[in-house]
Amino acid sequence: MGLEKFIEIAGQQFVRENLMSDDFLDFLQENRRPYETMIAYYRCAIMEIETKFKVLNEQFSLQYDRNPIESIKTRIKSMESLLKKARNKGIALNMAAFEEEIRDIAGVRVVCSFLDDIYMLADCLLSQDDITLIERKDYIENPKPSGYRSLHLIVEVPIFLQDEKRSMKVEVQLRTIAMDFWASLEHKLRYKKNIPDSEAELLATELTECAQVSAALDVRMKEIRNRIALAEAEHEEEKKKPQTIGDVLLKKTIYH
Ligand code: 0O2
Repeated sequence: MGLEKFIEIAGQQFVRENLMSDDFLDFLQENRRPYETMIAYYRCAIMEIETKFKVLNEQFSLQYDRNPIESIKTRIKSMESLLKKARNKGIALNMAAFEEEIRDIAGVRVVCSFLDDIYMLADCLLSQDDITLIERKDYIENPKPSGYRSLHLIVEVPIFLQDEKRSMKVEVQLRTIAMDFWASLEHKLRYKKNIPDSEAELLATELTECAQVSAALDVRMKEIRNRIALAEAEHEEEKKKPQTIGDVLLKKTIYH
């Protein structure tokens, strides 16, 4: 028998004995409905959190004439990555254990215009009385070795069902446009196969350097915004000052 045929037969046998074993089929059967219910609850929790950020964005738009949020993306962890995480962390294969131990089944990613907006929005969210902070990881202050930056909050939010109230965990990732740009590209490249080890190492270094460039860009953009805000405030102050006859005559001379 050729090697290819042998691998094919061994593969089929593995699937029959493991993925199609009675135990595994029973697990799927028993957990299909609870899984769908759990995912529906997480979708509700995502709606709650997303609405909170949309309300904040609306309020800032009315009050300060600007939107701190560029975009909001949401996702539910796929069954595949859920099972992978459960396997890697040795979590029991049942929905209660998933809910208890996997805290990023529901994810909300908020992309902000400026660095300061991240912390301002995080504070606004956490000060709401139905939100409980479970964990805060500041990968902006302490970037990951890869160069990854974002502020992560694991929060609990209640959802109100027909006859019960449930607390659901949601992972909120707050980042700037520059952080999001870097993370999206890095995520895509990470899953590229067939890159020789030496090249992969060089690419990782290159990506870390790009993360540093993007961090510097965020700081410069923040400074530019502060200078614009200062110039605007000074202009407003100037407008409020009582004018003398001399000022009026001077303006007339300049502008006419
Ligand atoms: P996906 O597809 O985004 O869901 P924990 O979840 O607390 O048990 P973990 O996994 O270390 O522990 O959590 P962490 O590091 O706080 O956050 C994980 C998530 O952050 C990832 O989700 C990514 O979304 C993002 N992330 C973390 N590090 C990196 C990185 O180096 N590059 C990029 N592009 N994203 C990163 P998932 O589950 O990996 O994937």
